[in-house]
Amino acid sequence: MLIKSLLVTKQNKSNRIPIWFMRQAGRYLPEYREIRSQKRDFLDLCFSPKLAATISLQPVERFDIDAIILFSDILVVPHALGQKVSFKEKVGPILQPIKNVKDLKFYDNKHWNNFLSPVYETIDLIKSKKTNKTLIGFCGSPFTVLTYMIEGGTSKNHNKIKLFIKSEPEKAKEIIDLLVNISIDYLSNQINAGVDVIQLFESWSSLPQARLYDDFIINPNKKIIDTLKKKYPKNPIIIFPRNSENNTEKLLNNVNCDGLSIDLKTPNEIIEICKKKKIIIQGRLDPIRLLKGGRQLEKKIQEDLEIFKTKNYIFNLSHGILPETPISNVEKMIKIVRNYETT
Ligand code: 1CP
Repeated sequence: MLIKSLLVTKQNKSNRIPIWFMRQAGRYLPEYREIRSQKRDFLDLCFSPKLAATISLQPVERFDIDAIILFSDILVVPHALGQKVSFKEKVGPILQPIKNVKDLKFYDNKHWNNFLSPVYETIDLIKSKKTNKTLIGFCGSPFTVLTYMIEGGTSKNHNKIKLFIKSEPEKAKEIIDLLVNISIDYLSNQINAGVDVIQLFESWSSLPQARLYDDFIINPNKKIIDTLKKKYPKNPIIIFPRNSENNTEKLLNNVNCDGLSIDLKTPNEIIEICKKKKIIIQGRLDPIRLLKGGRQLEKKIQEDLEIFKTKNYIFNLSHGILPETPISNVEKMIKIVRNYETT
């Protein structure tokens, strides 16, 4: 069955539900904060193979969960294209906004790959530890990366990107095409370096609607997935089209993914569609519930396990874990999932 190759756990018992969680390597862990305090610049950390490998391994060492996700960030890609990216404490990413593909310094793939080579070294180091855990590589899907490139960082209203794709779709598509190419190259190299599974983060797929959803969400993800599937048919691909709501069905009809990461707004019909198409569902505990803990957390995890036990299912969150989350809540969540037998 596909789930065996997707998240898998060579030592995982067949009736156990696999578990990992988004942003599992991060600020809620004291061992991450310790390393982070030594590097003022977050991107420096992403490009330091030894430290990035250590951080990637921290969650599996602490919790013995089923997957390692490469420690990096989706914004290393614009950085590799010559757009200045920095991370400011309590603010988030800051990018020198662009308006045109010509505002980017670097177009040739030799440059990107040299620039991104520390990421491949990180993968190599993680693999050399022979943990037997599934290693997940990733990148941001083109539209989500474009959002940060145009907005210049995190945005509340996303007015700039919404206006850009409506008023200058050709210019937007030129940048998207470049991002599709670099993403294919980048993910191919991650697979060549040793990642088992790929996750595409389409965190802002709620923004383009109607035809723009086809142009900016479906088509670029389809191109990336179709190309990777031809080159690497054995490496499963999970997509996270966050808050796509009713567009999710259209996405699944066009994009040949192996797994779907679901969120709190994913319609229930999608769960049945995934079952028919044998697409693995990954999700979807609200990170706020994990932060709050207590009885509501236990109840919700039990409920979700009951709902999803007959599906191909990977336990995860509906978005990244919040930095203030108590570790005891994470331990409790893992224990409940681990003790749950599907048969
Ligand atoms: O200060 C710090 O220590 C940095 C915090 C941090 C971390 C730990 C950022 C800044 N990125 C990351 C790592 C990261 N980012 C991973 C590593 C692996 C893991 O999951 O453990 C991954 C997969 C990402 C992906 C990522 N980065 C996404 C997609 C998922 C999502 O959250 O929607 C996005 C949008 C980013 C951009 C980003 N990186 C960091 C911040 C603060 C942001 C902005 C988020 C926003 O706009 O709200």
